[in-house]
Amino acid sequence: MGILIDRVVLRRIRMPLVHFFETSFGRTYERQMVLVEVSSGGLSGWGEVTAGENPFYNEEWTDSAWAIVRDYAAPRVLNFELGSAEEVNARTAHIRGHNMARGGLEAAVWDLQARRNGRPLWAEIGGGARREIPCGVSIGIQNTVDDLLRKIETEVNDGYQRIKIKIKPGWDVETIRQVRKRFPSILLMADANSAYTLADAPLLKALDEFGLMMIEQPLAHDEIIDHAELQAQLSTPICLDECIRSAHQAAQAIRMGAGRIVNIKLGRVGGFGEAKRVHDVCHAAGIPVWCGGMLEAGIGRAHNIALATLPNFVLPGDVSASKRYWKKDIVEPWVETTPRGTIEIRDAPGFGYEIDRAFLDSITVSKEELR
Ligand code: NPQ
Ligand code: MG
Repeated sequence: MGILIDRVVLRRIRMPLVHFFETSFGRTYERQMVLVEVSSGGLSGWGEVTAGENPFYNEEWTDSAWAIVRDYAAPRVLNFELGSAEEVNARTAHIRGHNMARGGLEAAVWDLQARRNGRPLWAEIGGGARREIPCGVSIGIQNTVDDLLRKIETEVNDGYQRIKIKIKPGWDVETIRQVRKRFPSILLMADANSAYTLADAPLLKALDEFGLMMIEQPLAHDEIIDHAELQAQLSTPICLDECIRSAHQAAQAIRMGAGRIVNIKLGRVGGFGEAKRVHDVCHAAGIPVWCGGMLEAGIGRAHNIALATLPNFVLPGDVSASKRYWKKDIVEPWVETTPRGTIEIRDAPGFGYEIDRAFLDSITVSKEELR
């Protein structure tokens, strides 16, 4: 029996971060995200578009996502009999780019399908390889190295299994040297969000002495070939993030030796269907993966948890507790970690958490219903 989506509701919500988050492309104080609710005969599924507020991480941002879902993606699934959630990706594949907008809608249909089948989302997507997912944290660029060291200490004491710090030119080799001096044995990695070029290879090579688990996306957001050249010069594994937007690109990057680890983000690749295919390509090639994060509210966070139960998600990811980002989350209970630095998966149908409707309404800045 197929799925006939008879209603799509878009909401734009505003959530201030408890602490600013700085990357090589700028500082963020507040998130504004688009939530997608799809309905079929009175039952709803929910998705969260992970695009940022500006087109700096990739080409998408909150307003572009709203326009793409409303004008191009939702019309392709509304009032059309889908065989299953698997078909949403192909139904919207005529849209060039804008994977996060497409993925927010696609994930909502997966959630709806899971609820209709009375199954948790992790089971619906073929996951469930583990009952708890290993968690790391992503720590932004701070005003001072002392601030950074204090933050790392807090997270290590909270039990997180891996620390990722953001780097950019001027906040790299010497910063990491001081982190390593203070924390000689933690699992440590650095994410450059495309802040360097091949001309910086000697600087990046200097990071080899710190025993990092990996360095994430050092070079351009759309560049695979240069990463292959760089990886040949480094002993530290390169982890690819921004430049892997499809399973095909993952296969090409692996073939070229552009990296040894892949960060999978649900939105960046356009939803669960493609995320599973990226996962499978990496798995077959012996490339471990982990689940990235985009400062998600509870719905996106819960979707990430489901994704990270696929078998090849063997490294701690960037999915962490709600309270690291939000004073209050839109789901009940909030996403919490265990003292082991893990998140336990939940067995309720769909993404596994309740939506706090009153709170959601209080932070909704606009809403549009599509029939
Ligand atoms: C990454 N995330 O792995 C991203 C980048 C990122 C948790 O490190 C607003 C919107 C702010 C999107 C900050 C983490 C963001 C953002 C960082 C994405 O590269
Ligand atoms: Mg990254």
